[in-house]
Amino acid sequence: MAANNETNHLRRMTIMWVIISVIADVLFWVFVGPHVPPGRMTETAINNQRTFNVLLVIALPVLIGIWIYLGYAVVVWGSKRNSTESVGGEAARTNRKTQTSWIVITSIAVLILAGYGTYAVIIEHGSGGGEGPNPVWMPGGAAKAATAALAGTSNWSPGSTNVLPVQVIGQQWKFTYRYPTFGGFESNQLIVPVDTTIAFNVTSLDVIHSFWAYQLSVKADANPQVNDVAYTETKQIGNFVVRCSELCGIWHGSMYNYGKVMSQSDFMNWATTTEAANAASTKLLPPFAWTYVPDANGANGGFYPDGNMTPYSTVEVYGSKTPAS
Ligand SMILES: [Cu+2]
Repeated sequence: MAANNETNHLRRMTIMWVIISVIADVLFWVFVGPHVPPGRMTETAINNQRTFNVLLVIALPVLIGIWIYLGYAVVVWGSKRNSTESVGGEAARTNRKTQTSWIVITSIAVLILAGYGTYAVIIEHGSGGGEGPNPVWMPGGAAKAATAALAGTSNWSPGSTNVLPVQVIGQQWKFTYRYPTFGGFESNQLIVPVDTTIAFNVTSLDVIHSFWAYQLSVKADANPQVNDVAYTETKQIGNFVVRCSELCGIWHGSMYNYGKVMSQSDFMNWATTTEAANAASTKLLPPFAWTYVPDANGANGGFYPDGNMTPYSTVEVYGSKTPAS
C-alpha cells in the first residue's frame, strides 16, 4: 500500500512540475528573453543573450521542482491541526530511486552545460573575451583576414569582409582608440562600422585595466606590453558605453567613455575625416605598435626634457615596436 501511495505522489508532483515548467519556460523565452542584457548590438551580445536564456530555461524547472516538492510536502504531508496522525513518509536517505535519479539528472545537466559552454566559446570565436596575442578561435569565414589584421595589413572599406583592427589603449584613467588601417590616428570615442567583424587589440600603458564594452559583449584585460585580442561582429547601429573593469587606481570609477556603432558609410566618412583632421597630431604620436612602453627617462614624449637627468633606462622608448624585456 505504501509503495502505491508513493508512486501516486510522485506522479502528481511530476505532472504539476511538467505543466508549470513548460508554461514558465515558454513565458520567459517569449516575453523576457529578447530583453535580457546585454542586448543584441553584436553577434557576441546576441549569443550571450541566448546562452543566458538557455541557462535560465534549464534553471527554471529546477527551481519550480524544488518549490513544488516543498509546497506539496507542506500541504500533503504536513502535520494537520488537531490531528494525532504521525507525520512522515518513506525515508529519502536510502531510497535508491531518488538517489539514482538525482545523480543521473544532475550529471546530464552538468555535461550538457559543459558541452554547450565549450561550443559557445569556440563557435563565437572567444565569445568576446580577450584571447591574448595569438587568438586560438578566429572568426569563422574570415580567419585569413583576421590573420592579416593581426599583421597590420588589413585594409577595411565599406562592403569588404575584412576584419577591422581597432587598438584599445588603457591608461590611468582613460581609454583611447587607435585605428591602424587609417594612418594610426587616435580617438577618445570608440567608433565602429555596423555588420563588420572587429578585432579589438587591447593593451595598457601603465597598470592592468580591463576594456569592457558591455553592450558589445566584449571584455578583455588591458595589460602593459601585451596585445590582447578580442573579436565581435557588430549587428545594430547605436550607442554604447566603455568602462574599465579592473580596479586600477583612485579614479578607476571615472574611467569610462562612449562609443557608437555607425553605418558603414558614416564610419568611412568619420574615419577619413578624422584621419585628415588629426594628421598633424598623429605625427607627434609614437608610431603605431601593438604595445607601447612609456619612456622611463622622459625622452621622446615623456614628462621630462632630454638630458635633464641620468636616464635610468636607455632602452625603454615610448612607442618602441620591440619593447625591451
Ligand atoms: Cu582602469
